[in-house]
Amino acid sequence: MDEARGHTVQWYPGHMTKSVRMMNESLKLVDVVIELLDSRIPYSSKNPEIDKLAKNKKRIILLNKSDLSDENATKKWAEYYKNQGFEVIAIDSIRGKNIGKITGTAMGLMKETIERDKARGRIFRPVRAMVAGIPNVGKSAFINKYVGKAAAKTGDKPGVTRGKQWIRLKKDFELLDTPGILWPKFEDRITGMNLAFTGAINDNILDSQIMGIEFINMMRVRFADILAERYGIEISEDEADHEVFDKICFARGFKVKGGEPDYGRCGKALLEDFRSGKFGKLTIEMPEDIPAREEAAEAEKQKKMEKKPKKSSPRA
Ligand SMILES: Nc1nc2c(ncn2[C@@H]2O[C@H](COP(=O)(O)OP(=O)(O)O)[C@@H](O)[C@H]2O)c(=O)[nH]1
Ligand SMILES: [Mg+2]
Repeated sequence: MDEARGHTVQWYPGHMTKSVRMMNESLKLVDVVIELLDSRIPYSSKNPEIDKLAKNKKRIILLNKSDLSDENATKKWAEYYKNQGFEVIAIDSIRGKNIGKITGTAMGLMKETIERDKARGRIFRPVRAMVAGIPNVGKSAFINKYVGKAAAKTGDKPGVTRGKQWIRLKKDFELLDTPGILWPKFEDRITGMNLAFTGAINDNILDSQIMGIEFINMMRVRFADILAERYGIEISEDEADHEVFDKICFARGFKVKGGEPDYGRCGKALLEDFRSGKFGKLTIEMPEDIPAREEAAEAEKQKKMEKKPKKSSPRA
């Protein structure tokens, strides 16, 4: 199992250029960017590039899937991002929790601009917003809930919006009907793992045995008791992760012929249990982790740069 350590999740850079281009096109048309994060992983699910792309826009962060995350942790994360200058609202896009606060918050951010324009006698134009976030963060679920049945599509506005559809949510507030997709970032390996645990990365490219042991490793840092209780096992601190994995496999009855643990099936079951909330509401990263994570990301970057051969080596 030890070669599993150090494994990192890969992403395909091809997605990046296209999504940046599309994001930039949409950004030109809006005043407000509504960015969805997964409240279980509010750091791993944020792509910092958007802060550069949307530098001149008003910003709202929605901590989505708040039904799956720890309420106190969500409060701390809200504080964390508020301190960085964002408006923050914790929401649940399935049940609609706090969705009613969003339009007012967006309009509030535009208040000064609207008043300034009015004072200058400018023609009225509705405030426009767009949704952005990484895959599977809940953009579609959110837009469905937010828009509901009441809203009418305003249709194409030739010459101005070219192929974009706007949804009028209020007389003076419109939402772009297609969200901006951000690629996840993988600067430190924990980010990649957190994205994988929560289902932000397609499971087909992941090895469920590796994910199983990584998940156990993560759970033992903060939630060892929850893990032990769920599977009715004892976990002592000096045990290796693979020993805990064996115990869970046996406790769940995942065995291959001959009685050896079936790590593949067990790994899959562990992730399913996590994603379906069997461990309760868990937030798996906290603001206080971030300085160390950023250091690790910097170290990864350095390592990669050292590995690259020098570009300007003289020809033989
Ligand atoms: N429990 C829970 N599930 C959510 C929430 N929002 C979205 N989902 C689920 O997350 C998955 C991905 O959502 P989707 O809207 O397709 O994500 P998108 O790729 O960003 O458009 C779906 O299974 C949704 O039902 C939420 O607030 N709570
Ligand atoms: Mg979608």
